[in-house]
Amino acid sequence: MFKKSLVPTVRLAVLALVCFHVSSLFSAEGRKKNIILILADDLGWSDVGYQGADLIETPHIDALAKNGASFSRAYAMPVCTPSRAALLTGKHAARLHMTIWSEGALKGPTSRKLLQAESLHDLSHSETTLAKHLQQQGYLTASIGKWHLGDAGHFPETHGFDVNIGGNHWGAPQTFFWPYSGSGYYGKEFRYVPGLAFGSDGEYLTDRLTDEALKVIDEAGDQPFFLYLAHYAPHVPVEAKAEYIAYFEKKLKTGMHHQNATYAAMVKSLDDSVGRVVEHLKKKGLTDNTIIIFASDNGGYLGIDQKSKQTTATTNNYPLRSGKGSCYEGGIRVPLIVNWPGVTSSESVIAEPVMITDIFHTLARAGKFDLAVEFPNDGVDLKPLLLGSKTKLKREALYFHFPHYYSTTTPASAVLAGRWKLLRYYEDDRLELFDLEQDPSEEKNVAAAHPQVTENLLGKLKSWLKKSGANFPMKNIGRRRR
Ligand SMILES: [Ca+2]
Repeated sequence: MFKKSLVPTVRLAVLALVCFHVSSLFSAEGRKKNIILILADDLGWSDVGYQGADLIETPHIDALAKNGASFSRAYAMPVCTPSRAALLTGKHAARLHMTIWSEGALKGPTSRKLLQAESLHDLSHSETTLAKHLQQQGYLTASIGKWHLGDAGHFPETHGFDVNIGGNHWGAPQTFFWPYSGSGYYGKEFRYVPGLAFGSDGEYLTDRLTDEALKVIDEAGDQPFFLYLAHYAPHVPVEAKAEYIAYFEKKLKTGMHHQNATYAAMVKSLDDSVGRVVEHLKKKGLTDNTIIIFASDNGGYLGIDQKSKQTTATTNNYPLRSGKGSCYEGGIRVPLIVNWPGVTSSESVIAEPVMITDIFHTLARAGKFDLAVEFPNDGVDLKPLLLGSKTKLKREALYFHFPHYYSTTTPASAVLAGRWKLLRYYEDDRLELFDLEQDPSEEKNVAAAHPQVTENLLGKLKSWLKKSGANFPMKNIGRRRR
C-alpha cells in the first residue's frame, strides 16, 4: 500500500523534471518566468552585511542571499561601462573593445609613460543584448536607472528595451535629489536624469527609481517582464537622506573598516529598494514566477568625495586589496546573488569563481535563445552550480583587462586560475603572483618563488588577450617630462 501511493508522486516528480529540462525560463504552468536584474553601482564586495560589513547594514540584501544562492567569488570588470556591456552581451569587455567608461574613453592622460588603449564609446548595434533576446521572446523589457553604454543613438531603446527611465550616456547624476539635474558636481556640465522631470522637493533618486520599477511590474499585467533596475547608487556624489545619515553617524565607531556614514546611508536606500521589490512581488503573488539577480558592476570606490564635502574615503573593501579600477580583488570582486524559484536552494553559498558575463549565458541557455556561441570562454552557464549538482566549472581561468590609468592602477591585465592570480603591469612589464588561498588580501608577491606557475599563467594571459583581439596601451614617445 505504501509503495502504491508513491507511484503518482514518482510520476509527478519525473514529469516535473522533464518540464524543468524543457526550459527553466518557463514555470510548470508554461508561463515564462519574469526576470529582475538589480545592478548596484560601485557597491564593494564587503559593503553588504552577509559579507562582513560593519557600519553598513543591508538586511534585505542579506535576506535575498539567505533565500537563494550567493557567490562568494563573483567577478566583474574594474569599472562601470565595461561591466555593463559585458553583463548585457555576455562578451568580455576586452573583446567588445569597451574597457573604460564612456566619458573616460574619449581621452586619457598624455603625460604618463603609456597612452591608454583605444576604447569604444558606444555599445555597437551589431551586439544582441539580453534585453533584445527577451524582447523577441515576448517579454516587456525595461531599463530603469543608469545606462552608460553610449550616446543617444545607443540608448536602451535601441538595444531591446521597451522602456527607458533614467538612462543616458552619463555615469552619474549631478545630484541624488530631485530634480536630479544641474551643474556643480561634474563641473559646469549640465546633467539630467531623463524621464524624471516631475517630482517633489526632497525626493531621493534611489527611491524614485524603485517607484518606477514597481510601476513596470504593475503595468506588465500578464506579460512576462525583464526589469533591469540599474541603480546609480552608491556611486559618487555621496549624498543620502538626512535621517539615514544621522543614524549611521550615531553608529559609527573608531576602528570600523567603513567610516563613511553618508555612504552607509546611500547603501541603506539601495537595500530599501531591494526590500520593496521583493515585497511587491510577494503582494502580487509573483514570487514563485520571478528570478531575481542582484549584482554590482565593480569594486568599491576608494576615493574621497571632496566635492560633496566628504572627508573620509567613500568605502573600504577590507579584507580585499585596493578598489574600483584595479585588477586586485577589491576592484573586481563583487556581491552576486541569484534567487531562482525551482533552481536555487536557500542558504547556498557558492565558492567557485564566476564572471558577470555568466549571467547572460545562464539566462540564454535557460531561455534557449538563438545564440551564436562564438566565444564560449567569455561566459558559461551557471545553472549546474545554482542547482548544486556541481561545485566546479570546467573553465580553467578568468581574465581581466584594464589598459588604462586610474587612481588605483596603471594599465594592467590579470588572470585567475584556481588558487593563483597573476597581474601584469604594462608600464614596466612587472609581474605579480598571488596565492589567493594563502593570501586573500594579495599582500605577498610570490612570482620569484614560483617561476613555473608565473610563466604558465603569463602564457595563458597572452594567448587569451590575443584571441580576444584586445587593444593595448602604447608607448608615449612624445611625452613631456614634468
Ligand atoms: Ca561602477
